[in-house]
Amino acid sequence: MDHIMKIPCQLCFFTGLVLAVHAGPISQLTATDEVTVENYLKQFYNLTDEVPGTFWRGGSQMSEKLREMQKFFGMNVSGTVDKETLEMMKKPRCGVPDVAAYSTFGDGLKWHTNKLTYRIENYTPDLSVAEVDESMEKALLVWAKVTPLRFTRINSGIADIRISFGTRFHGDSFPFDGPQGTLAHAFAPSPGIGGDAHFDDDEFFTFRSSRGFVLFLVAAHEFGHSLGLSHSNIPGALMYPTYSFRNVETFSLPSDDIRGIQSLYGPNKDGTPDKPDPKPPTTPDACDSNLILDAVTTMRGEMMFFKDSFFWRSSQGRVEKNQIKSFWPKVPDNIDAAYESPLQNTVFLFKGRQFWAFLGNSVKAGYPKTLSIMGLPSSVRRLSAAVYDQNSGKTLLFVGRYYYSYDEKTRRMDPGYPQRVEDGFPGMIGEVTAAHQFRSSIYLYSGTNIYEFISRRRRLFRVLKNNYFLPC
Ligand code: TQI
Ligand code: CA
Ligand code: ZN
Ligand code: ZN
Repeated sequence: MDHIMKIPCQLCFFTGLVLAVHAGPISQLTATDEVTVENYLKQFYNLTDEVPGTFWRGGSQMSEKLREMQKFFGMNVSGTVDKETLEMMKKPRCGVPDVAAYSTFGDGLKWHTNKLTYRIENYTPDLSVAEVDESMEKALLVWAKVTPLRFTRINSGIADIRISFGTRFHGDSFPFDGPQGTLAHAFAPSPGIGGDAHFDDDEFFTFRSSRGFVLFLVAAHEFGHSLGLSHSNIPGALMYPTYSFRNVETFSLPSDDIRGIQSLYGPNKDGTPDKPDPKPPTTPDACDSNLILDAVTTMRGEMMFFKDSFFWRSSQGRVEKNQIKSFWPKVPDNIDAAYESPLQNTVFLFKGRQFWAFLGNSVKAGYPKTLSIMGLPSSVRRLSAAVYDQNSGKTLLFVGRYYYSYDEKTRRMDPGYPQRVEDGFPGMIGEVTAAHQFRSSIYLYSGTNIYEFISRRRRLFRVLKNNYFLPC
């Protein structure tokens, strides 16, 4: 039995516009909406096409599947397509059916011994041999730490878990698909190919850098499958079906994965059990029409959008959501403001009276510093937003309804400030909560709106929604 589904998790699909959320059934669905609903339920809820096209005439299977879906997402369980349901179906997501939290391939699909062998059959040119060895060893250790399972490496003979790199057709009936798409796959516990993990060598794997896919993370996920875990629907779980970069040094197995693997093998009986992560943070939703971002900045040509303990990072049309902690372990959640100083090639993140300076993901020496170092009065307890204006070479620091101007060249506050935001940016209403510059516009965020100003003339150009730059 090969328990494997071929699903390119990287290729989330983005469809349609997002409707405003209003409860209540939709009296008339458009033909495209009907197709959306039908396809969604077929793909994720096993809706079958018994008599094609009949669900719309009161098919009971459809209403049952709708209820199932509404329950899963914690929505009003009506069994009919209301706006909220339709909106949820149009959100970007990955192609794996929905399951509650962790899931396994079934109780029978587990190893019946705690002593397992693994063998690394070949190597990727992306990393050194020692790096591949260490990535695999650490990835297995992730699971061994919390279970009675013990892994022994062998260099000859047939191992329970055979690890190999290959491209396209590589000896099983699941050829890889070239760059992107599938990264790797693994087979559920069973003799023969069971437990084996194959890695697509058309991907670029890395040891710990976020440029490429961290081999340790991909392998730890695959070994979860090798040991009998399927996917989890808890964002932040290792077995959640989307890749997210995490810092290898500080990685610890999320509690959902611990519960999953221990449901099959029980806890680690010797030594002190690794303490699990506190509950995984709820992740902000780019499609939420009420989204209010904490801060926005550019970073070496990318844009970064902060919300709670997460940030989205967007470059060349690709957007990735990561935990702030996994990228910058020292930075607190819910930051106040962020900006990039191209002159210093540095990104500054602010929270309360403190701020940090980063070159890439390392903190500069001497940070965090306090706001007064920049020349702000000590009455300023926190910033609302910050943006560097390429046109003037000044950084605008927003505090409530006022803003200050900081000269990046002289590293001093300009005289004549603070000024009222509405005087400098006529048409801007309310407190600025985040700000950034893109091309020749300055974007000021307030509430759920973004006010776009042409930087040079400080003229209001248009008003957008907070998630304008996010994939939705
Ligand atoms: N490969 C899929 C995966 O390992 C293959 C797969 C899909 C699968 N459904 C499955 C394997 C069910 C076993 C059981 O999930 S993948 C990620 C992640 C992939 C994806 O290339 O899409 C990782 C490989 F989680 F990031 F999306 C590794 Cl870490
Ligand atoms: Ca691939
Ligand atoms: Zn394979
Ligand atoms: Zn997977």
